[in-house]
Amino acid sequence: MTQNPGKFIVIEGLEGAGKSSAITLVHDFIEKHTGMAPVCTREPGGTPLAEKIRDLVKNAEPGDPLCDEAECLLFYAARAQLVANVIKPSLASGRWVLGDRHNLSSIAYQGGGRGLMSLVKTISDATLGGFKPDLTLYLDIDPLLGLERAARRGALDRIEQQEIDFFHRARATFLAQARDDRTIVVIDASKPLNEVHKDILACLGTAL
Ligand code: T5A
Repeated sequence: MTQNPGKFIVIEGLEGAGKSSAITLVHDFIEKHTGMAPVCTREPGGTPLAEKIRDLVKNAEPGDPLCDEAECLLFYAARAQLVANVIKPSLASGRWVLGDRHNLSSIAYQGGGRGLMSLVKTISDATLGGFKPDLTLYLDIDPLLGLERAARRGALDRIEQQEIDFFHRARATFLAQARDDRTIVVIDASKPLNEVHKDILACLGTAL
């Protein structure tokens, strides 16, 4: 847990899990709970430089495929910028921060999905130290269902086009992390939207 007056709440999940509408819901809950809207971040992104990195990792460069190690380093470069320039200063000033993804995504996608857990642990320790969210809501969904929802929304990006086993490995890692860490709460995101939102509000009501 952070020692700051503000709290850092993160929404995680595979593509199509429903993070966008969950973020609106949690945003409104925090605003009501604290009397002030949270600072909203997204990863990768959230600062001018980190948004440029987002573009690099989401879109393939013809003739120069991004290797797994470079992808991992880029996610952490973006995160280091965001934590130093937005998240930590906001928390220190008493603001709450609501994140669309954070370090758990790298653990799941790069550590579990790409098989780079040792590299992820090393860079995570070096760049974040013990810094972590106060609460993470992990929206759990079968990758097939999530990707189907994402595909209905529009063209799939570079990561969304990975083979399905990549997402199964990432999901297994999300769930394994949640088993070991009481600050990560698993929400069944395969339910209808109104039920998912009821579960999220129930969780916030007890956790905050
Ligand atoms: N990444 C990111 C890494 O590999 N490592 C990292 O360290 C980090 C930070 C980010 C990509 O980068 C990867 C992960 C990602 O591949 P992104 O654009 O931010 O890219 O991708 P996502 O966060 O996955 O965004 P998505 O928009 O794909 O997912 P969402 O936000 O969970 O999906 P959402 O809310 O837009 O929902 C998709 C559709 O499903 C419907 C919605 O209405 C929408 O149409 N839906 C439901 N339908 C029925 N029932 C429900 N319960 C529904 N919930 C949502």
